[in-house]
Amino acid sequence: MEKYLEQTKQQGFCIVENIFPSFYVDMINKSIDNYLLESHDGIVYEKNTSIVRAIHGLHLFDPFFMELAKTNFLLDFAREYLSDDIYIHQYKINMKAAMDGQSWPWHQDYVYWKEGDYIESPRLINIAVALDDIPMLSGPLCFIPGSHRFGDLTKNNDLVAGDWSKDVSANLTYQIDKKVLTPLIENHGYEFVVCKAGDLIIFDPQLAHSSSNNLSPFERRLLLVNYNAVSNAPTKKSKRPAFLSSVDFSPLSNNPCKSKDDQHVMEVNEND
Ligand SMILES: O=C(O)CCC(=O)C(=O)O
Repeated sequence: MEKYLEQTKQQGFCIVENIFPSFYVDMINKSIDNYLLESHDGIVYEKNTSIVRAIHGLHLFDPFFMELAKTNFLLDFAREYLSDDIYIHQYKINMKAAMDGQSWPWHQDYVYWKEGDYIESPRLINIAVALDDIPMLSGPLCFIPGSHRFGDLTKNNDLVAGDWSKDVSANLTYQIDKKVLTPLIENHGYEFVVCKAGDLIIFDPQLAHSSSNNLSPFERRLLLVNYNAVSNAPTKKSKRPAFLSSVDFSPLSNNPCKSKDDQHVMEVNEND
C-alpha cells in the first residue's frame, strides 16, 4: 500500500495489478449486463446513437455495486491518501463499446466537481477497475505524469458550463487547450495505461488525462469510483443530478468478509 500511495503523491497515479480475480470481474460484468436490462437514470449514450457510453450512479440503485466500492484495498487506500473518512462522490462505468466507444479529450476531473458540485478542495481520489484487458487499440487512459501539481489547467479558457450531459460527453465542457498541453507534454511526457482486467488504476483528480476511441473489436469497460474526504463535502447543493454528484456524505465502512469470493479479494488486498 505504502508504495502505491507514494507513487500517487509523486506522479499523480499508480497501477495496482491483479486486485480482482477473473471470476469476480466476470461477476461485475454480468451485473452490469443485468443492470442494463432495466431502465435507470444516469445511463448516457454516444452522440446520436443508442450505444451506451457510460452508466452513472449504479451504487444508488444496486447494492452489489455499493459493496464493491467498499472493498478493503479501495477504502483503505482512499482513506490514507485523503487522511480522512470518505464517501462516494461519483460512481460510473465507462463502457467504450467495441469500435464505437468515443474518446475523452484532455481534461482534469476536479474542475467539474468544483464548478458543478461546489466541492471546495481537490481532496478526492479516483480508483478505477479495469473490467476488460486494455491494450493500446482499445483506447486506454493516457496520463501526464506529475501534472496533478499544477492546479487548474483549464482556468484561462473561455468555457461556459452547459447541461450536465456535456460533462460526460466526447465534447467535454472543461478541456485543456493546446497552448497549455504543449509545454506540459514537452516537459513531462505522457504514459498510456495498458493493463489487464482486474487491475486498478488510481489517479488524482487534478491529473491531466485523456483517452482515444476504442478501435478494437472488443469492449473496454472501466469502473470508476471517486471518493471524497468527508470534511471536503460540499455545503451547497450541486446543480447536477444525484447520480453525478452524491447527496449522501456519510462515511463508508469496510465491507465485512462474507463469502469465499470476498475472502479471496481480501487476501489479495492484504498481500499488498
Ligand atoms: O474512460 C476513459 O477512458 C476516460 C475516463 C475519464 O477521463 C473520465 O471519466 O474522467
